[in-house]
Amino acid sequence: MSEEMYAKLTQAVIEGEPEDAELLAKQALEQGLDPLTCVNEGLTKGIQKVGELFASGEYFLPELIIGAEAMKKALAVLEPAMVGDQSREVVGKVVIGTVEGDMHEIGKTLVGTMLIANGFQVYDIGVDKSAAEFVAAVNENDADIVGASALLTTTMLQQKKLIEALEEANLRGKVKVMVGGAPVTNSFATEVGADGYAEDAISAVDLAFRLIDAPA
Ligand code: B1M
Repeated sequence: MSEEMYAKLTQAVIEGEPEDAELLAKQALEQGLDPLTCVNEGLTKGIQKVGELFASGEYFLPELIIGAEAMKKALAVLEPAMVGDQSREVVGKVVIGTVEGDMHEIGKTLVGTMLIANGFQVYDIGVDKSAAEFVAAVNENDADIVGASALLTTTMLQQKKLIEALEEANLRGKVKVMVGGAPVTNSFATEVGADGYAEDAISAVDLAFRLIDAPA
């Protein structure tokens, strides 16, 4: 039953059907399925396939856009269920965003949601944010961690720019830097001087706890 639902979610994203994806997400919750598993086993598999079809020339930009739309519609249903009760104490403050020149928001938002679900206060500054905008948000919110997402090989170097901007603003000793996104690797993170790299939303939560030295 659950496998069937995950497959349907995958298919709704591949076929670019936002209404179906939204409806299926509601049905999945009604059936008592775990929302994060629906994301990982259903939606993410779908958007990865969309990415493959785009790379191989079978899909074009409109299919990429509508596939992302379908994923976002379903996520809007699933994410509140992932966040749950927020009455407990805040474990740390995180500013998160996607770097300048990069419009990819789904992974960054998912990481933010999982951090909220685990007790972090998250300030999501959105996509296409310059190093200066990240720095301003860190100052404004007195953040413990700043998280930068990059999905393009052409924008990943913005993560280095952010670290340099934090150094210039004398914030590097105060705030930990976490980086992620499909083209980013552990060695790239080390090379640019980040404090940590996470490959997905679950490991981003583990990393955030480690960075602020708090028990998970
Ligand atoms: Co774009 N795109 N896209 N795209 N897109 C990719 C990234 C691409 C790999 C597709 C492909 O060719 N196979 C390719 C990049 C190639 C490269 O750089 N080498 C690509 C391209 C080329 C482009 C355009 C240039 C296309 C064009 O216009 N010709 C253009 C660029 C626009 C821009 O940003 N300036 C573009 C546009 C778009 C859309 C806007 C249509 C849409 C995004 C819609 C949106 O976000 N609202 C889109 C999409 C959907 C994708 C793919 C298919 C899916 C991305 C996604 O949402 N994945 C993507 C292919 C792929 O990644 N396989 C692709 C699901 C999400 C849950 O995963 O974002 O990886 P992900 O996040 C994960 C982890 O990476 C990690 O945790 C998340 C959860 O597990 N993570 C972090 C992410 N951020 C983190 C931060 C952390 C820690 C972990 O700490 C802070």
